[in-house]
Amino acid sequence: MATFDETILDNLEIELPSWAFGNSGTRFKVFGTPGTPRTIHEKIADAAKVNELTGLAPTVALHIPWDTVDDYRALAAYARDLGVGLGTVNSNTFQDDAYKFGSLTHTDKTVRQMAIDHHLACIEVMNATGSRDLKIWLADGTNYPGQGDIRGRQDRLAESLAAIYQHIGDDQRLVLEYKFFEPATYVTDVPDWGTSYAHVTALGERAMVCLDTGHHAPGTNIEFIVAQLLRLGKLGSFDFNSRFYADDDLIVGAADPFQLFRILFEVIRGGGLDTGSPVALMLDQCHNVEEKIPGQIRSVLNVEEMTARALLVDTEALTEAQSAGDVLGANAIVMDAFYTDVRPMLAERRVRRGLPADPMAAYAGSGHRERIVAERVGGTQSSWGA
Ligand code: LRH
Ligand code: MN
Ligand code: MN
Repeated sequence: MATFDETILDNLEIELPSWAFGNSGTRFKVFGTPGTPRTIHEKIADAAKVNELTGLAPTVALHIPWDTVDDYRALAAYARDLGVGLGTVNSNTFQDDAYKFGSLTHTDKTVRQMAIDHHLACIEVMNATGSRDLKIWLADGTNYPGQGDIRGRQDRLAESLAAIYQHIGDDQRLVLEYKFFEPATYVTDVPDWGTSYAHVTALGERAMVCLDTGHHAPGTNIEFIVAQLLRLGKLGSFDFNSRFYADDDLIVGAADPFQLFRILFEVIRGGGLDTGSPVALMLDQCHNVEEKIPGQIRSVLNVEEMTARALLVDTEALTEAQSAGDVLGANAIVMDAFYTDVRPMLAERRVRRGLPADPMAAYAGSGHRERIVAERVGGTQSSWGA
């Protein structure tokens, strides 16, 4: 029977986004789900449930101001009591009227300073929670040729990022996420990995690129970007999700499991799952019509499963086939690993580690869903963006 390197699997940790537990939807309708958290505390409790059943998700990411509380130290202690930590702090400069024409790139210095100050407030949150990463994704961009000075916007962005980076602590990092379009439709100010790479390289060692798998044009070879950024030592983190059309934020591995396998193969190849690796894995998803806790369980299991399959690639035989110019032989080695059903091996491994063999079934049979539906009455269900 095929086996995989357990030390690499032991290193697998996938951060959950607090916002995945709130209601979300399209611009047409946000459907509510009974039992949806009303507070960040309930979101953290749901994330802790995912970790309890999978052993794969020890931290929860916050989005500020969506997850604003008075006392972040107390919030971190609350999370710790539930067996999880608070992870990446995501800034948000995409919902204030002031940012209509940009945030860190705005022509008006006052608006730029307001956006910089928001990031400094996020760093304060990180100092209180002990979080390592400040994740910046900007909605900045323009819709029409001539609307903005492309070059000037880049210059202002560089200046604003430098002002933020100055406040990043020795044990902290700034990760800059790119996205090729949306909400802007003509120019996006950080549209691709090259732009993110250029900015983080100018900033310094503690600035890295964040790769959101849903933020590329259809057909983009994402594993190439992964290999290149790892080679350059600048792949800081992943926002995992999957897509059919645009930034769909669907369950990772749902739309294209083979792509996820290929990405994870390059992550492993580049040392991204070695002990002490700088690569942080996170989900960035929404669950519009499916249940949220099982949706997150399914997601982390998909990542685990494709990691295990990627670990099955016989890399020695692959190198040999590649050097010999054995095109079909090399391809077959990769495909053999991809087509191997690792689910029985992973179930056995879970039992060995005191986890349920089938976390999806364990959740469905636990009565937890019924409990939260009964308990979480009154108040306002959290929804994407609040
Ligand atoms: C932007 C994005 C970014 C945001 C999140 C809610 O599309 O991927 O990471 O913080 O969605
Ligand atoms: Mn993202
Ligand atoms: Mn996105």
